[in-house]
Amino acid sequence: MTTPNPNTRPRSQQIFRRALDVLVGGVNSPVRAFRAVGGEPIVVDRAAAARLWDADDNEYIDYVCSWGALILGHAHPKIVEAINYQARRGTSYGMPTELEVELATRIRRALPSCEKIRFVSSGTEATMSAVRLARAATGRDLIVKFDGCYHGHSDSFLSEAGSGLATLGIAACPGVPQALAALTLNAPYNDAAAVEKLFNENPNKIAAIIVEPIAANMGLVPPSKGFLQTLRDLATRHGALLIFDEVITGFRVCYGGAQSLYGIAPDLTTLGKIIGAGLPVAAYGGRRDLMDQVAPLGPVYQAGTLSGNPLAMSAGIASLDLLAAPGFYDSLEALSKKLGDGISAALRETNAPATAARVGSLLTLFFSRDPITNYADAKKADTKRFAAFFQSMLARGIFIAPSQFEAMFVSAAHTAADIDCTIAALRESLADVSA
Ligand code: KE4
Repeated sequence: MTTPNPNTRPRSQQIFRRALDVLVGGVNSPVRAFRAVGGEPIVVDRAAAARLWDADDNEYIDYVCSWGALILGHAHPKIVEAINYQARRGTSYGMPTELEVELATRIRRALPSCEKIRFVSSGTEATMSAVRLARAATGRDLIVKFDGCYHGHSDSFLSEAGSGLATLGIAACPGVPQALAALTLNAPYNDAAAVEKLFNENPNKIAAIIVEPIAANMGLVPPSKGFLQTLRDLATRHGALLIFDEVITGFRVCYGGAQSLYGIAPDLTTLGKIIGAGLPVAAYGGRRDLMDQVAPLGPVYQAGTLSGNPLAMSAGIASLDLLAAPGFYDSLEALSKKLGDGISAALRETNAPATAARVGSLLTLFFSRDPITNYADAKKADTKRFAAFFQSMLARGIFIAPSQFEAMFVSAAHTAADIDCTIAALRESLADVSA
């Protein structure tokens, strides 16, 4: 593996200069711009399994994995084969196909709470549509979300949101009418009492609670014991809907997602990333009596030119069939545990000012000595030290998310040797940033 050197990325720099001239910030999604970690982003040339190569042929072990979509790693042969096969039969028809039925049936088998499903093309579309449906079904306008959670960039979700907004320090997004922003109530993650207070202060006005059942957009913050069940009980008691945003956790933490892991049945679920295996697929689904209110059966309108795209459906089917193989999640857990244990040992032995969080193959290294249970805690992390750590790891050929407020993703393509290499680089980088 050629060890990358930050100064030997002339082609990335040349391409990025051109990108800056024509694309906003040189990127098509803000978190890619390396704004929180400094320097210019790597420009990717190709990828395979757990590896990325940049335009200068520097090689990296990839823990971003297209922000969680690639649980099987890059260019998995079976997924490439499925896409190639379908591409020769056409890339988009704008009409129903059996592929959509096949993928939706697999999803419902894995997540029985999704009695009916609608495919869309991004997680944002999925959450936006789920909230519109919740407002229509309840006749109420208010929604409750959690500080530091990220549900995509539709107007209702952009206050105190995580991911790119946390990375760039944008607490409230211009362009969202105050009247609309006021319909979103925020509560601290893991604070069910705050949610109960919102219900008591807004009787019969809250349409839904939307929550990342395992928060991964403020860095990884697991739900505290009983938190999700209390949200379920509160929503039921107050006639509101519970929406699990499983765009990251769906098929990530187990085949049935976080709702299976924690045994909680939401009223609506949003999915994305893994169900498209890196192609643009997302979905929302839930109780039949709710979903049947969506057009053309009901009046809640939602549509999409490329929804259910046959290429993306083919990739998703191939992906879920590979994930359904016996033992898939056991071996992913073994790899992830090896990485998590290695990080914890390194932190202990170096007394680095950092803590690590892990749920399955989702991990975050926070540069904070204190436990992180919500966004206020996460924002106390030393983002400057994280930035130095990020650059040090990158220079050692390890690509993690360029933000303290994201997660690392382990894929089935990572090997034990990759994990050993990562831990070695991590120890050196911790030494770099602790000096
Ligand atoms: P997209 O619209 O980006 O497909 O999905 C939005 C979304 C919804 N819900 C959750 C829980 C999500 O994590 C996301 C998107 N995730 C971020 C990374 N944490 C996408 C990366 C980016 O913005 O470029």
